[in-house]
Amino acid sequence: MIFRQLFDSVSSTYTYLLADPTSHEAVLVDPVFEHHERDSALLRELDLKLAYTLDTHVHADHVSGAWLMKHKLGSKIVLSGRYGADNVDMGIDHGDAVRFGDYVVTARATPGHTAGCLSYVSGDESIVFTGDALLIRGAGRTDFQGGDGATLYRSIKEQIFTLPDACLVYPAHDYDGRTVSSVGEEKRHNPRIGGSAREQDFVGFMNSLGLAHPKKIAVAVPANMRCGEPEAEIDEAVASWGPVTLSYAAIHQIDPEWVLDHRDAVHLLDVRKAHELQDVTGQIEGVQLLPLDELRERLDEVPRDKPVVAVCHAGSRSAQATRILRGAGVEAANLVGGMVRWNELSFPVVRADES
Ligand SMILES: N[C@@H](CCC(=O)N[C@@H](CS)C(=O)NCC(=O)O)C(=O)O
Ligand SMILES: [Fe+2]
Repeated sequence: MIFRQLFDSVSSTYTYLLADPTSHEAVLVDPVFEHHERDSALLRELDLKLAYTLDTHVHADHVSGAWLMKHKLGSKIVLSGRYGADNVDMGIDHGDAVRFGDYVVTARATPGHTAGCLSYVSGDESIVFTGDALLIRGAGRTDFQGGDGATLYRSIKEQIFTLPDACLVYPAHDYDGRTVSSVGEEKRHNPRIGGSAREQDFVGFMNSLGLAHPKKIAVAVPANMRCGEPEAEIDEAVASWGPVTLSYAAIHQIDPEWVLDHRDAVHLLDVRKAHELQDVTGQIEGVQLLPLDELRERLDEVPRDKPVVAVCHAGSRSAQATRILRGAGVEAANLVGGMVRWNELSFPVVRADES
């Protein structure tokens, strides 16, 4: 199974990508609204099709990316049916399974942080996504959203600690940089519920946390009761002038097919060195030549009346040129695949001996 752990540093939320390498079907657990472009780029670059987003619960600290993923990629929204949230495609409960290719995750009801919290267990019980029920050496707070300490104690003991000791625990948050634990490890070392802690010990601990409410709670909970659908229309485009996307490396980029069809709408900047322009790839007619290592000093030579598309041999140095240009306030994007791809597509070039 393809597995990736992604992080939102604002809310310390983990998002998980799981996928079947054979069918290319993928699911995202707990996507974050603001990371839509990053997560979409990873799916695209790994050649995956997002079948479902699964939220472990209605979050209070960040807005879910479920609706935006559905809106842009056509994925189905999975959430506990207990909340009665809007926009849910599969309102699931304890024992329900979500399949992607040859893989499956099964929901276990683990209420206590909220009344609808679900943990998702992989088919072979080697991984559990515990949401905010069990955190690494911690547990989700129980002081709002229908939270209840005794309920959470029973959820963790009966639904998570009954999994194999080797089962890896991936939570929805960690506030100290820890990424993964295991059931056996938490059974031994979780200071709230591990070892010989009884229900009253756990509840006493949880009732004394004294945490301030999440900063975004007033926005996040109502938004998440719509699975992250914004109240007002949002401007979703990365750029207004063309179908620019962000790569997983966070580079603004544009496909050569669009550039060929809209040649006059952009300014092409070739950042290769002069001697490279003699090579077999040729150059696109009308480009401005400005080598990458001179770009910072000669930025004022780049016209600003059109968006700039940066070009090089294979699209790597022009990616860095794109970053430099954008850092200087120039609207720029990288030509995907550079001259190599341009030639593979048999798009027109001029060569030194022809020009
Ligand atoms: N300071 C954070 C608070 C985050 C928070 O309350 N997180 C919840 C999960 S939604 C929790 O259970 N935290 C447990 C803990 O911090 O021990 C914010 O403003 O968002
Ligand atoms: Fe939470």
